[in-house]
Amino acid sequence: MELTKRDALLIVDVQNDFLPGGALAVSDGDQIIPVINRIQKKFDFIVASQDFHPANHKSFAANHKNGKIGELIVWKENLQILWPTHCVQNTEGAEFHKDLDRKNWKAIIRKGVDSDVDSYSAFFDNAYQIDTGLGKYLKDHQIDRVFVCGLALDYCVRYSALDSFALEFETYLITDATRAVNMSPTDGDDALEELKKTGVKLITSDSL
Ligand code: VGL
Ligand code: ZN
Repeated sequence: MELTKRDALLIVDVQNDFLPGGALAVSDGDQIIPVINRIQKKFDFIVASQDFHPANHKSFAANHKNGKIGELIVWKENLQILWPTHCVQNTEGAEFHKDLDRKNWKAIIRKGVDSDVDSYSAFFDNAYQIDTGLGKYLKDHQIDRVFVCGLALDYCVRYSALDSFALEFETYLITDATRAVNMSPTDGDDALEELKKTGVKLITSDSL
């Protein structure tokens, strides 16, 4: 595939807490790091998202009385899955993995900053009330194709790719540069199916 200056790589949430040993570890999440570093060499325009929660974030089970990890609740009129405490601002868990090459990144998009609303997508919060500005930023730089990779396939990667497609970027998911949490065993496969059905193109890194 021929890449041009109008192509962007979006690296979603490759942070310590989503990697083996982290608070919300994705199995084999670390295996995508060399793949992402290899792909980065092909792109002029690279942006990364960072899950960046305040310690009192309401997506954390610990911040609810009797809150259980994996439980689905309604909080301020939004559905919210309760997670282990993760990616707390200015902690090691929120940092990008040390081996992830970040020298050519144009921007870091921080999300999940509002304590009452979660934000899986790098473009909008889950209530679609807050726009991170990423869509406009990419359009201002004449980007027309967005290639998505990172963690986790069934949450932040999935919603970022769906929003990218909805914003009319030609959107690609790099399947060997992502991994799923799989709270239910088929979540990752279901996400791939949904993305494909929507119109996101699934590719592997060797085609870049
Ligand atoms: C994520 C759950 C909670 C992700 C972030 O990056 O996929 N998942 N916060
Ligand atoms: Zn989070």
